Amino acid sequence: MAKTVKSAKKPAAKAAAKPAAKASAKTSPKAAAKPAAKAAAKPAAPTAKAKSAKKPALKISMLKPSVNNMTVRVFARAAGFDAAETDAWGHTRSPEYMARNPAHLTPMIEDKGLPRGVLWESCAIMQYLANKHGLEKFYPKAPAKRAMVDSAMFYLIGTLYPYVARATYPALGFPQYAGEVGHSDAHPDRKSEAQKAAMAAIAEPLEVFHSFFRDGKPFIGGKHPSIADIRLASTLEFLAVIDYALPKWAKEYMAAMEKKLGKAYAEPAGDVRGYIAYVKSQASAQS
Ligand SMILES: N[C@@H](CCC(=O)N[C@@H](CS)C(=O)NCC(=O)O)C(=O)O
Repeated sequence: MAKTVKSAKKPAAKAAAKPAAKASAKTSPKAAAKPAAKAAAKPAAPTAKAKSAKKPALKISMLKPSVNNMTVRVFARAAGFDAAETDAWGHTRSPEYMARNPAHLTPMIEDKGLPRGVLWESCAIMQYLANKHGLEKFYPKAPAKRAMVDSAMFYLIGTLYPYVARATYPALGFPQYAGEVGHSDAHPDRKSEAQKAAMAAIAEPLEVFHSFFRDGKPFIGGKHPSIADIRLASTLEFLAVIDYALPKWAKEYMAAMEKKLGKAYAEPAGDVRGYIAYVKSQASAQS
């Protein structure tokens, strides 16, 4: 997405981050799955080590106001990881961060098993962790079912998200992609037109998620949310900043996601919603 969230208005940290969450906040996700069962499948006796492997450790660098980050944060909690989150606000372009992650993006996980030790891109992170820990509930193994989840996620990242970003980033105070009207010194009217065009374009891909990918099922994943559902519901959270009129199905779908995943969803969503409430309050104070 847009490159430097870091240059978004600083108060984000206030609204979305709890003051102390800078260093490393341990989350205590409720285990909704048993991710480790397979990961821990070393021929060891049930020692303390094997026990702790039931909640595999996970290091995440993240930004609280971001739905890309919300995606991985929800997944980590729902899948029962023992996740240590580091708030990367203001640090993504530091030499230390860039040395590990030249794309300067969050979310980023650290894992010794990875060739370069780190991984970014929310969907790739969820795919990797689901593969590694055998989390079929979130990411089915059967090729045809898995392909649908992959297709939904690629469609989201390639088609829906760019519209969502163009429609919401100006209101969120996030920088836009270089080369876009929103990023240029075009007249505010042109920027506003571009934003409206992006907003109007959201309806079509959104409906595709409903009619094609869900296809009458509660979730893209069927009865249980898949990683594609986590990616979709998180993305839709941003639309509140522009008071986008979500169709009834989408409101119900988001509520169903939150009900099904409980705190695992609500906690990271609270950070995004807190940030949105903050920018909205700033905007109304200025008008
Ligand atoms: N497609 C990526 C987008 C990641 C992304 O755009 N991350 C932004 C936050 S929304 C970021 O970390 N920006 C910080 C920077 O570029 O310095 C994903 O899904 O993970």
